[in-house]
Amino acid sequence: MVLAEQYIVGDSGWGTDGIDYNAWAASKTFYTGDVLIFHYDPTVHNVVVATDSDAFDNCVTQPNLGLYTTANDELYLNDPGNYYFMCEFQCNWDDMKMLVTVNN
Ligand SMILES: [Cu+2]
Repeated sequence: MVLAEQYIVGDSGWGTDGIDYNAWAASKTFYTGDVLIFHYDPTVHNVVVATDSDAFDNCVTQPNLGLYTTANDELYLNDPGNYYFMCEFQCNWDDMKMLVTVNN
């Protein structure tokens, strides 16, 4: 039994200049039950969960599996598999997106 971990996305937040979020996520090993906490400036960022890898690659935000805008969003990784997080505002031009793979 592994205790669930909580992660502040990017360590310093979601939307910090110069952070490669895919690299940040790839540096961790996530398990079901872990929690991602997204902190950001809600006037210029949000969190959208893409439906699949195609939507992720193409920054398609509608439809989606979730849209979060509180700037203090706690997202539970309840199922194993891939999660595709994007910022609706900057997915296209700033590549603000993050693939998270969750292990059982
Ligand atoms: Cu953003």
